[in-house]
Amino acid sequence: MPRIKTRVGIVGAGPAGLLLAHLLHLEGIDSVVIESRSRQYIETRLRAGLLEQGSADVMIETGVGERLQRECLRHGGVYIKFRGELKHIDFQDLVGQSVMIYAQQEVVKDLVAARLGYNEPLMFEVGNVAVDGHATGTPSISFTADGKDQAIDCDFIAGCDGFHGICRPSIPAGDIKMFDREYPFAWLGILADAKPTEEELVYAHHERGFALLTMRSPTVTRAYLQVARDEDINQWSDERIWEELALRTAGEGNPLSVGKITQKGITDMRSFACEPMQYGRLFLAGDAAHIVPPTGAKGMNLAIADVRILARALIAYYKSGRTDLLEAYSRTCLKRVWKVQRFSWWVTQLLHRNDQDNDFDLRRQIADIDYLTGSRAGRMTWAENYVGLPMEWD
Ligand code: FAS
Ligand code: PHB
Repeated sequence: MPRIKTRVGIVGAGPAGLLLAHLLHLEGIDSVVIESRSRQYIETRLRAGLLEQGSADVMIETGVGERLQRECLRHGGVYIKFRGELKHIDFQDLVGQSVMIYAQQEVVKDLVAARLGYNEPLMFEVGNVAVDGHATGTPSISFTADGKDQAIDCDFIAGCDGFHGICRPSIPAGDIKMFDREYPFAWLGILADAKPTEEELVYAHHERGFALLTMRSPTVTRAYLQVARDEDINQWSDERIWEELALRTAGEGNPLSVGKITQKGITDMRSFACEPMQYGRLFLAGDAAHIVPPTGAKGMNLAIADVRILARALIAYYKSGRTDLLEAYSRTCLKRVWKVQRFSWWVTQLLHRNDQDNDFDLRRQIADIDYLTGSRAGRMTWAENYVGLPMEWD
């Protein structure tokens, strides 16, 4: 069986795996990235849409952000709509930062182009991936590519293979603890050829359920509706979707802008984290280690934060022989992970209707949002979490 020797074996070519490979490459540290899907699939899969300023800065400062700078929509705030009122949270005024609308698949395209551009190993459509030896100091990754069995011998394995990947499950049950919370609702998401209704995002609380109006460009709307967990997408005609979005976002501001729906799908919601995020020479990053409800627009950004911490630790190991940052990896990441879990849970329970809630809860939620938007301290707490908390380095 052909054996590839490299320093870091990376499982998964999502934002986490691709950015880690790029950051290591810039320091001359070789890696091999293996991905179970096709290039076309990962470059077209609809996922996140919003980058924190810190995430965008990493892309720009490491030379893969030229198109992002040209094409992203820079937003200095968001709108919160409730009881028909439209309230603005001004990030520039509150924290002097912005967020960037730039879809995850565009981030993936930029990182794949860079990787292939400097001709570093990136293998698509691999199968039968298994990791081994991470506890004994001789890590290896076995897989099939083009029908042939292959293996990677490496110093470290980066498990960037998402929530359903094989890396986290390779950690013995007694050496890892899972924290999990499911939600009794999901998001029905659409992509539509429609000008965005407002120039920034609109998070709408309504007694019928949550709605979010976001976008991909000045002519493409992305929107989400809270629906039941087991909702059948076939029950949602385009007309019904627009009608429900109009009901939930009615009130102050522009009338809902509509157009041809080009994609629709349902995404379940969960909060998940595992501790620790490492085992021997295996390091988990991104969705392989944690999942947050998308309400706070944190999933991809948290993956990028993990990778910045892991890259710094691996670079310190190879450049200076330091092991302290690798040993502290989980602790360093989890400080941010749990603050992002808190924020993502908090905005989700603030804005979504829970069918166990009664009229008291509805009034309490409205008062919560009324306080949040009416108080500078309240707006500040949304702003500083939403644009991205400062990185905490060990
Ligand atoms: P990813 O899941 O992106 O990447 C993991 C990669 O590993 C995938 O390409 C997968 O094919 C590959 N892989 C899996 N098993 C493998 C194996 N055995 N061998 C090799 N490769 C393997 N976040 C937001 O911030 N905002 C949103 O609106 C949002 N919407 C989302 C919608 C959906 C449907 C989903 C599923 C997630 C959404 N997220 C959102 C979260 C999402 O953006 C993640 O946080 C982000 O993709 C995390 O990146 P990675 O950790 O790289 O994981
Ligand atoms: C998106 O643009 O897909 C998006 C934006 C903000 C969120 C969730 C999703 O909170």
